[in-house]
Amino acid sequence: MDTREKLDAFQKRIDNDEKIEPKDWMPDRYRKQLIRMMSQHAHSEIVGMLPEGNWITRAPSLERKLVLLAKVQDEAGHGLYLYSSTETLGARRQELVEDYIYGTAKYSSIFNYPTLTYADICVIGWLVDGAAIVNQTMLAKSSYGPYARANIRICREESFHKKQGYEMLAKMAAGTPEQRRMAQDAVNRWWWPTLMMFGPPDDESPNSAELIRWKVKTKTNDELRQSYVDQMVMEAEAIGIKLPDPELKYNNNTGHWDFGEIPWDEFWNVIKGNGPMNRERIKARRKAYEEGAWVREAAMEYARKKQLREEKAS
Ligand code: BYC
Repeated sequence: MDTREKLDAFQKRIDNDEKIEPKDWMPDRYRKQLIRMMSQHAHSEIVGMLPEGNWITRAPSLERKLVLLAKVQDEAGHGLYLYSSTETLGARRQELVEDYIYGTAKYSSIFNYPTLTYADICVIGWLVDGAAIVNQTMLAKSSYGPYARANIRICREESFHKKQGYEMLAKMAAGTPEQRRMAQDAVNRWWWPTLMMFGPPDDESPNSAELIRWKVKTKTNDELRQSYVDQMVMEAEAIGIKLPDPELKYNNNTGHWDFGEIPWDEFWNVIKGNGPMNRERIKARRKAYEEGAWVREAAMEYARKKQLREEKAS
């Protein structure tokens, strides 16, 4: 059991904006919440390679292919930083991975939608990475040191991802009528799911209060969603893209953009495993995991032999 004095001292450190490091004492619940959230984040980065990976062989030019390849590789790197930071809490990577590909651990709802045209790739860069930056810039100030540092690095790369998506979409939106139609169609399909990336409304978010008290999150789901909408309205307008929400309206009293009702039934359905691509994503991840078993075994054997050699030599 965590004692009252220890809990109070811990909360004091959080209130003083100190970073918590892996060897520091922390409440069991803080550790558990971090493992849940950080591993979900890691899984999301890895699953997130699939929708874009789908277009690597069909990118319209060599330059576009190189950019997309680099972006997808960056997402793999993000997954690895995040699994490593989660391991600092005593979690085992293999168990975490198996918990989402065979069990019930979650990953971001956004990656359960299909990428139907190349315009979807532009829109993922702009809207999905754009939403990720808003969320992760906040997480870069998280109270847990390894998670905060991983997010600082991730955000630097996400900025490049967002810029390349926005630049491609701007070109498409200024292109032929068919290109403009493709760009608008992709935005119409991805807009509402990107708003769902920030999680359920604050009054339906069971984890927020605790995470905010511990400064794991420093802003609520709704606060982040609102900053995102405010930012995206202007960016869309600048490239002649219309956001598919007739209720979007600037509110002079709040200084923010009001927006329409998010289809929350769709969100809950997707996170329960019934989105358009949930089954396919899990199937692809299982296949990769099972086909990669020999690599993990070879690496473990190499490490074991190296250790034996070092023990003999010393
Ligand atoms: N999708 O109490 P709440 C990327 C779950 S990848 C699925 O508000 P919390 C990229 C939530 O887990 C970056 N599930 O939770 C990669 C909880 O269920 P459990 C993705 C969601 O933790 C490739 C329940 O709903 N970013 O950028 O306070 C290419 C109640 O929610 C979602 C991250 O992973 C969702 N959208 O807040 C391109 C960020 N929302 O666990 C780009 C890290 C909620 O109790 N995570 N749920 O069973 C977070 O910031 C927070 O965990 C969330 C949710 C804001 C997502």
